[in-house]
Amino acid sequence: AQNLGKQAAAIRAITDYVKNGQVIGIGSGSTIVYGVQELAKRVKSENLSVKCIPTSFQAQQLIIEHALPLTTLEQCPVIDVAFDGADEIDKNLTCIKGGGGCLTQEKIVAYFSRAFVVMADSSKRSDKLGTTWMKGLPIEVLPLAYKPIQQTIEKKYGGNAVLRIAQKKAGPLVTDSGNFILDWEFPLEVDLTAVANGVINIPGVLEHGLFVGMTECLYLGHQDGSVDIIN
Ligand code: DER
Repeated sequence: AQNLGKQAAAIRAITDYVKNGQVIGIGSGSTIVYGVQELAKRVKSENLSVKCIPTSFQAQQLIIEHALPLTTLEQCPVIDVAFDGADEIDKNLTCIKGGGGCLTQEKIVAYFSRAFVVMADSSKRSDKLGTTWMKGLPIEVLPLAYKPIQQTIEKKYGGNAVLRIAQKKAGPLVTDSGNFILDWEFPLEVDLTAVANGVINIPGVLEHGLFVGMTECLYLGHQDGSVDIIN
């Protein structure tokens, strides 16, 4: 089903930020699909020359399906602008990401971009992270170490670190990089940034889905097609 809020946010973000000659990071999820559709339209109608860097196999397929030029971080280590969705975003534009299991590559692309632009519908907006996205903070871990990591997180920080199980495959979900994901259902009173900084130092933890101080601009779309631009 079409999501008018996501579509409006995506179109506005692409309209405002995309210029000829850019290296563009392409996020993962459903909102970015509208973004890539709009990007492909603009590239064609304005004969733009752009190069796209994916944040997942899904993003790579999107780029190829829309006949957009595909490149890599090795060829283009500096990205002009990266577009991506979010599972939840608060007033400081801190995001919880990783609902789609692509958080590590997404964060790499966001980090090495001059501008990281988030596109979302109003349902993603939150006064306190963890109150609208109820599936926990995604944490990507090396499979061999998931059990001691899971136990350490629960012992040190509380909550439940749930191993994400695949939907259409027996056993745990395996990420594009061949790792597992723990969805940490954290107690609302924790200082999420402090804990995330602690978690990242546990050997075997690759990355977590808290994007702090990375969002340059949020395009928040509403069902009526209106878009709030927040930065
Ligand atoms: O998993 C992710 O980080 C995705 O970007 C996700 O947060 C966006 O999901 P949506 O665009 O399907 O709402």
